[in-house]
Amino acid sequence: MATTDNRMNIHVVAACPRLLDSPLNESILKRAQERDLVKIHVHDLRTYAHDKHHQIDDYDFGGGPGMILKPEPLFLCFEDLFQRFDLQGTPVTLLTPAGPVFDQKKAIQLSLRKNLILLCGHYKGIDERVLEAFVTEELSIGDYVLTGGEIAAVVVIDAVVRLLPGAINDIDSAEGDSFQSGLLDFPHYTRPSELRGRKVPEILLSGDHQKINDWRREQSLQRTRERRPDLYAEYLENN
Ligand code: 6GU
Repeated sequence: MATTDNRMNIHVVAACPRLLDSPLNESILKRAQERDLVKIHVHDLRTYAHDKHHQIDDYDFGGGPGMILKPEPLFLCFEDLFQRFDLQGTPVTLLTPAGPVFDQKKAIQLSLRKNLILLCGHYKGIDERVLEAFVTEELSIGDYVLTGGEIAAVVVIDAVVRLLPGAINDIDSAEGDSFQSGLLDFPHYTRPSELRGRKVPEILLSGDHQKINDWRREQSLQRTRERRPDLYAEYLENN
C-alpha cells in the first residue's frame, strides 16, 4: 500500500491555475491522486502579488509588445515553497518553448524524482532574474508556441504520473508503450472479429502467442520504419 513516504509531490506554479483543474482531476491522474501515489499542489501566482491590484505582469523594459511576469511574486512564491515543503535540492523546471524537447526518456527520469517543481511560463516571458535565482532546467513540449506553460505542464504531469508504480492497472501496460521500447506500437483490435466486412488479422485469433508476438514486433518495426525514420535509425543504433 502506498504511503506518504514514497508519494511523489508535484508543485505547479501557474498564472492561470484553473487551466490545470479539469485535466488533473480526470481518469488516471485523478485515480493516482486518490491512490496517494502523487499529490499535485497547484500554486496560484496571483496569491503572491501583494500590491493593491495583485499584478503579476508588467511592461518589458526596453520596449516591445507583450507583458513579462514580474519577479517579486515569483521570488515570494519560491521562497515560500522551499520553506513550507521539504524541497531541498529539487530542480525547478521552467516550461518554455526555449527548452530542450520533452520525450519519454525525460518522462522516465522525472518519474524517479521524489518532487517536481514546474513553473509555467506565461505571456511573453519571465523576468530573467527569476531564471538566474531559481530555475535549474527548462522543458518544451514541442516546436510550436502555446500561450502559456500550463497546458505543457499538464502534458508533462500526465506522461510522468502514468509511469508511477500502481497508476495504471495493468502492470505491464506502460512498458508496452510506443517510445518506451523505442518503437511505435503495433495495431490493436477488439471484438467483434468482423465489422462491415473488415476482419481482424487471422493470426490474432490463432491463440499461438509466439506467432502473435512475432507479428506484433514486425508490425512495430514496419510502422516505425515508415512513419518515423528518425526513431527507427535511433532504434537500430541502440539494438
Ligand atoms: Cl513548455 N510553453 C509554451 N508557452 N509554449 C510551448 C511550450 C511550452 N512547449 C512548446 N510550446
